[in-house]
Amino acid sequence: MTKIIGQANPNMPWQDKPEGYTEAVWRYSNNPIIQRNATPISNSVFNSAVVPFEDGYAGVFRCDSKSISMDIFAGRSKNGIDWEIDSTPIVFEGDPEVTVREYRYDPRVCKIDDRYYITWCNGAHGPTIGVAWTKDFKTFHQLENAFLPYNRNGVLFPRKINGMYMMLSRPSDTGHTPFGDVFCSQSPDLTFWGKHRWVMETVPGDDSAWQSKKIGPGAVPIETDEGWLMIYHGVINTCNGFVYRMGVALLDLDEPWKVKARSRNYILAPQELYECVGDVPNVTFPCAALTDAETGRIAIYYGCADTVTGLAFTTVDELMRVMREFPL
Ligand code: BMA
Repeated sequence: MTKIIGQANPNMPWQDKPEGYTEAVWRYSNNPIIQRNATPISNSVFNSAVVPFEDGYAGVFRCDSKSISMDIFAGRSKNGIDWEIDSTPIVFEGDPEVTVREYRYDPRVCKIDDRYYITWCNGAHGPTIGVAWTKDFKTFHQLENAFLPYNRNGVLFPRKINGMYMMLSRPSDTGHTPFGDVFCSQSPDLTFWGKHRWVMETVPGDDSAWQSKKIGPGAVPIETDEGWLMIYHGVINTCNGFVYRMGVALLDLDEPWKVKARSRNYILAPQELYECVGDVPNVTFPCAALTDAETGRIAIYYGCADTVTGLAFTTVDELMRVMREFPL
């Protein structure tokens, strides 16, 4: 048994694996949990992140508006399934040169000590990683962008490692990222980032073709006694465009740019109608996971077809099994 290192969360959303189902990850029976019109202004609500907060949950949600402007919105929930999302976007306090908004999308939320850090893809003369923190999901303090453009999918580790904050990301180019590997960067203060180490690459050929085009970190890494579990997205380019699937890797606890295991098989792929059909078809895009250290349960929040938000379940042992049975 692999152990999750972290808080117990006995009330987190959960459904047992359906009888006879053999895959490592299974969907919530009432998916999608957030519909595209969840707020009066939204065209779509997807690629969003949640955390335990007070006696329930809080989150930061990507809502594209009916003019298709991309921004991030705070939300709250008692049970992690029924969400109330603000109808106005988060307003950031901070240096006005940094808080200028071009576009904001694909938020992640990571609790470190007593602060909830938000990272997102932030337009700043090209996409880069915005960083902010809150304690109450009402007032948000924006810090410097972590990197120069072009970068997407900034995901913090939930504690310092050897005295340094660490962030996974995918550096890219000016376009819609036709390539991309995952890197790990370090910071003493969440302002200055360096010691950029390469973590893992796309897989050429047909060894694991679903992740042949680009990969990007998804949920905040889950600490276990065997390493950091990293749930990520992988992309293949097809004659009909990109298809986004979900994968899993295990990173070294002290040097998380070292990959200890990685699955050749995807763990979730667009197969249900709401994953295959929407504003951008064939996308499953993980941005958050809730965990229960007592039972090893994991609940994954993921965007579906760039339109709605889904929930799926697994356990730490299921993910370890996939990496063992289908190693890359
Ligand atoms: C990526 C990001 C995601 C999106 C995906 C599929 O590059 O823009 O927000 O879900 O493309 O469109």
